[in-house]
Amino acid sequence: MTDELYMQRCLELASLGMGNVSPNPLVGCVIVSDGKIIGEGYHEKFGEAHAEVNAIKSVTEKYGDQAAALLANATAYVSLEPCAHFGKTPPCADLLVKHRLKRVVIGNKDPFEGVDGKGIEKLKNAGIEVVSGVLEAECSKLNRRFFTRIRKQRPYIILKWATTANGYFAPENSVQEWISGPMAKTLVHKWRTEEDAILIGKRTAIVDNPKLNARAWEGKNPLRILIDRNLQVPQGNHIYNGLAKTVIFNEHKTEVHNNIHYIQMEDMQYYLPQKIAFQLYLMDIQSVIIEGGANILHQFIDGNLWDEARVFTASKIWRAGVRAPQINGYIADQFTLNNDKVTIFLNNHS
Ligand code: AOF
Ligand code: ZN
Repeated sequence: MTDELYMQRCLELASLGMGNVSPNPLVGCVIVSDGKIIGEGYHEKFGEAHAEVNAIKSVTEKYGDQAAALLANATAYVSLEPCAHFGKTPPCADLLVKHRLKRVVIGNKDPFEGVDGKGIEKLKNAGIEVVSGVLEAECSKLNRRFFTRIRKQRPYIILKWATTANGYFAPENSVQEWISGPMAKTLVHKWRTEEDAILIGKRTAIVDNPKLNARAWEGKNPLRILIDRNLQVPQGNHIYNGLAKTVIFNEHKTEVHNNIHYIQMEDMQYYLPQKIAFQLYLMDIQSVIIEGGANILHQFIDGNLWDEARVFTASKIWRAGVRAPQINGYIADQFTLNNDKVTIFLNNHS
C-alpha cells in the first residue's frame, strides 16, 4: 500500500513534464528513507537530466555530508525502469548502484531497445532489491504516447470533433458553424499544448481557416500539419502564417521556407493514414490530435488508426448537415462543460 502511495507521487511529478519531454517518456522519482520522502525529481525537459538524477541531486543538495548514508539505506520509487544506456545522459541504473540504494520500486518496464529489462538486470546484479509493476496500469496510461510510438512505430492518435445533440457535426454548405461552447475552446487549447502535433485536412483549412495554436492556454504550440494533396489551400490562410512550424503533406514538392515544411508523398489516395502515421513516427512525433474534417477523420477511423476520440456533444439541434463519425470504442471518461457533454472514447485495440 505504501509503495502505491509513493508511486502515485512519482506519477504526479512525472506529469509536470507534460508537453516538454517528447519523444521521451514522462518519468517521476521519489526517494524514501525511514518512512520519509528525502528527495524528489522528474524528467523536466527533453535532452536534460532524467528523473533519478534530479531526485538524487535533491537529496545531496538538501542533506550534504549526510546524503551518502541516507541514500545507502533508501528506497527509490521510479515510474519507469531506470535506463541502462548511454544516451544524452549516463545510465540511471548505474547512478542508483553507485549511491548503493537498498531497494528500487518501478512502475513500468521500459520497452526502449537500449533499456528493455537491462536496467532492472543491472540493479539486481548489484544486489539491489527490485520490485516492478507497482501501479502499472496508471503508469502505462500516463506514458501511453511514449509506449504507442515505441511499440507501434506511430504516434498516439487522438481524434477530436463536436456534434449537435442529433449527430450532425458540420453544415452541408461550406461555412464554418460553431457547435460547442466557449469553454470547449479553452479545453481544446489546453489539449493542443499536451500533444506534439495537430493535423487537419484541406477542406477544414479552407472553410474554417483555423490558427491551430494554443492561444487560450499557457503552453507550447503544437506542430501544425496540413494534408493538401494538390496544394489547394490559399497561401493567405492562417496555416501559412509561419507563426508555428507547419508541415504540408502534398504530392508535388519537398521544400522548406518561412517555417513551412512541404513534404512530398506519393499516391496519397492510398493508405494515407498509414503513410502519415509512419512519417510522423520518423519525425519523432509522439502524439497527434486530429481536428477534422469529416474526410480525414473517416480515413483514420476506417483504417482503425486511432487511440482516443474526444467528442463534444452540444445541446443544439440541427435540421440537416454532415453526420458525425461513428466509432467503435468504449467510454473512458465523460463530463459536462457548460452546456456541452465531453466524452472520451478509447479504441478497444489499444
Ligand atoms: C530514465 N529516467 O527520467 C527517463 C528515461 O536520450 P536520453 O539519454 O534522454 O534517453 C532517452 C531514453 O531514456 C528514453 O527513450 C527512455 O527509454 C529513457 N527515459 N529513463 O531512467 C527518465 N526520461
Ligand atoms: Zn535514465
